[in-house]
Amino acid sequence: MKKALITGITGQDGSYLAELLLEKGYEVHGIKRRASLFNTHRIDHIFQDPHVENVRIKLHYGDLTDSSNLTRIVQEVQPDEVYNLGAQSHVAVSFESPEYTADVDAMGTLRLLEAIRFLGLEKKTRFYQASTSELYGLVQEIPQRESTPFYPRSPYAVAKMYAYWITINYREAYGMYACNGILFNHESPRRGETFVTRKITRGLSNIAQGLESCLYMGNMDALRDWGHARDYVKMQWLMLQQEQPEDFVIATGVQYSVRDFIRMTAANLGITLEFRGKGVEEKAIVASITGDKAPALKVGDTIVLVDPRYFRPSEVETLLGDPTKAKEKLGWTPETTVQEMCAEMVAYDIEQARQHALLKQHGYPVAVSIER
Ligand code: NDP
Ligand code: GDR
Repeated sequence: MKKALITGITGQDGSYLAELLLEKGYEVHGIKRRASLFNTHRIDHIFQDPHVENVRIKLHYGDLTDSSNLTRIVQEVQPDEVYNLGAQSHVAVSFESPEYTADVDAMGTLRLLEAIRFLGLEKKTRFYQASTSELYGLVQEIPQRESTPFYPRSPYAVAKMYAYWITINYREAYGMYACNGILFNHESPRRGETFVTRKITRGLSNIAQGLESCLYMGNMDALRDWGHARDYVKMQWLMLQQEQPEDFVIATGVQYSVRDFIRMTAANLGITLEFRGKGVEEKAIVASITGDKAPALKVGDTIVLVDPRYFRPSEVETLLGDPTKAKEKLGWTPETTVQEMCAEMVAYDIEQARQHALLKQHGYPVAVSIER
């Protein structure tokens, strides 16, 4: 039975990847951080009681900032495959915590590679690094492919650039099977609530049900190539099953703006929106409502405004990937369109919002968490 170790198993991608590897018969080990509240809700449905026999998923407390801990876990697990998905993954937050972001995202990758090498596992353990389209930053070529030059635009992207190159360096210097997946944005109902797509699907669902009154957005002109996380983790696994380690761009090749995604989400709620004004004055007003998903709204309500606090000190305005190499060499194609993904996210978030609204109607105190 193959053994995989996943850093970031409690995150969006970690949860889908763990599901996939369990389906494929792996023994899955994951590193979780100590937190003051339970933080395993994304993997609770696949977790197995450690008291029963033949358990195939095991969690270890750990942190990418702690090399002795990483070395001990790698030694204990002796993994065939390591997926380094753990990261301070929020671009805007990286401007507020640049040093921590570098420690986790750049040095954390080095610590993990060193643990593998130090333990003499460099010829046994295959290594996947979660690289990112943010490396392209101020884009030098459209669409972006494996050969497009990098121009990182945030402490997050700069840290990920170190991780990208140290992965290649360990491949070249020590003959490790180590590779980078350069993944464009990918989303799902499990996406963190402060990333833009989930903020929109969850925020508008809450507004439709009367739990919030307005969505405050940053740069709605930003263009992204959005895919579904479930499709993208398949490629993470495929990349480690090749004869030779190589780096791949994973994207859909289709691009939308943040404003387009707001419109798409609203349409899934039976709402059409009219955008008025420009820049910080821009707002979205309800132009029509059909169906029963937005009982709290009426035509003319303003439900989206701009708050400059969500603007970034340096922005990545446009990203569009060219996944030709992955299609040709890995036989990989994305299965879910952005429209299907948006519908799935809205279906999940409207159900959550309905449940909260029902509790509220029956007099239970309901506080909905939003970005504070
Ligand atoms: P998430 O933010 O959902 O998950 C990040 C994971 O990393 C969580 O499990 C988190 O733990 C863990 N983590 C954070 N800090 C540490 C640390 N110091 N030590 C150990 N673990 C830590 O990210 P995604 O699942 O969306 O992304 C997975 C990876 O892919 C990340 O590296 C991200 O940068 C990269 N990436 C993501 C893309 C996307 O669009 N989703 C695109 C390209 C790259 P906790 O649950 O406790 O917070
Ligand atoms: P990104 O994702 O920065 O691309 O990083 P995010 O969803 O945070 O932002 C996408 C774009 O939307 C704009 N935007 C807003 N973003 C957020 N979070 N909140 C807002 O209110 C808002 N308004 C507009 C942003 O400015 C940006 O242009 C994600 C992460 O998963 C990274 O870890 C990963 O490496 C990249 O995707 C690829």
